[in-house]
Amino acid sequence: MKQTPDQNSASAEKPFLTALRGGRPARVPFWLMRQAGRYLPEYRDLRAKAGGFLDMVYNPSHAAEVTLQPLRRYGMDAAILFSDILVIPHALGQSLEFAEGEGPKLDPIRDGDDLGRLQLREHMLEPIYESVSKIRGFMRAEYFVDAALVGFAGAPWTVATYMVEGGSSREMIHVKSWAYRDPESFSRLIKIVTKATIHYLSRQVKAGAEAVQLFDSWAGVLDDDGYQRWVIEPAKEIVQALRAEFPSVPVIGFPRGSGQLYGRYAAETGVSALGLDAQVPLAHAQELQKKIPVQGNLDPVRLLAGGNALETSCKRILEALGDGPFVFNLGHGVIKETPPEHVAELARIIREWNA
Ligand code: 1CP
Repeated sequence: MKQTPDQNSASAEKPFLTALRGGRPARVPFWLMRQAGRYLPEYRDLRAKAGGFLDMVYNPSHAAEVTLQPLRRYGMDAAILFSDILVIPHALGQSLEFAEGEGPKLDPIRDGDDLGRLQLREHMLEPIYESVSKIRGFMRAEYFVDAALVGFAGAPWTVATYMVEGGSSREMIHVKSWAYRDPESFSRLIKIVTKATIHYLSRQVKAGAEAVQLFDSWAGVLDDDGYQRWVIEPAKEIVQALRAEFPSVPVIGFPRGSGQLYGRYAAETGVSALGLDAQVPLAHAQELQKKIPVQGNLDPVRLLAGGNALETSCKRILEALGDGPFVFNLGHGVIKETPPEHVAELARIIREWNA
């Protein structure tokens, strides 16, 4: 493929990056959130050998191996760094455990007085940067020349929900009531996480990440006021800092559950592309796409269900969004019970549409 003079790296031509920059690549690129993970038998094998989830995350050879597993099977257009959003609270000094079959457990931070415990231990994150450069090396060695590497972090609000609740939570009573009751001290927590996140993403890019995604999985639980202050403002600060340092590296914002606020999020944060959840109607997605490249938004349960449930929805999404700047993805992560053959089926549907 021909290179234009101002795009001097081969990566400028990767379809995924072209779409994120607002172009129309020769094919619709795809990848899946949580494409590495427990639905793959080779992942489960390595996890059993490694000991636990965090042992994989902090071991660059294991993390790189797991990152490549889905690409070897399905040839996605992007690999996502194998890590977790909770390494930031861990590096800030909170305890972190992932017990088999349970969610994450952290020693919770409940108010401003607990903030003194948090200080970034930079050395804890070094293995993750090493994973990033190892993954790029594996990708070159295995000739995944058209695929790009996505770095990521949790957005400060979503990370704060785990820090304050001490794990996954349904109602988010502790974190929301702190944010609403005492916004001044809560904003100090958000500032600490924002600063660590900027540093962390910047180091991922320096190590070889070609785009980054900010996962705000729980953006949808805040009211309008809270959304502005704890979702939009921190994302804007992160985007500005990264853009100043790396003007050409795309930042994908994924404020899951934003509903009517997606447009405001896109306009005010300055993200390069917008990740959409499965509840966003395709007509709304098309409106958003006139202003910004979009990524999404197949319901992960359709991938689990397979067959017609999968095929009809994929085609509807491709018909609606496939001609604009678009990256095919799920509306949330792959569910661990998903049969691997269904992912192969999805890859086939996208390839046929592209042909
Ligand atoms: O048991 C296991 O093997 C661990 C399962 C697992 C995996 C594979 C967890 C625990 N995290 C991950 C990896 C991971 N997490 C990735 C990289 C892999 C890939 O995408 O291929 C990414 C991008 C994440 C991001 C992440 N972690 C998010 C944001 C996306 C989302 O799903 O909303 C969140 C909220 C987490 C927290 C987390 N990590 C793991 C669990 C069980 C949870 C809690 C999820 C919840 O509260 O519902």
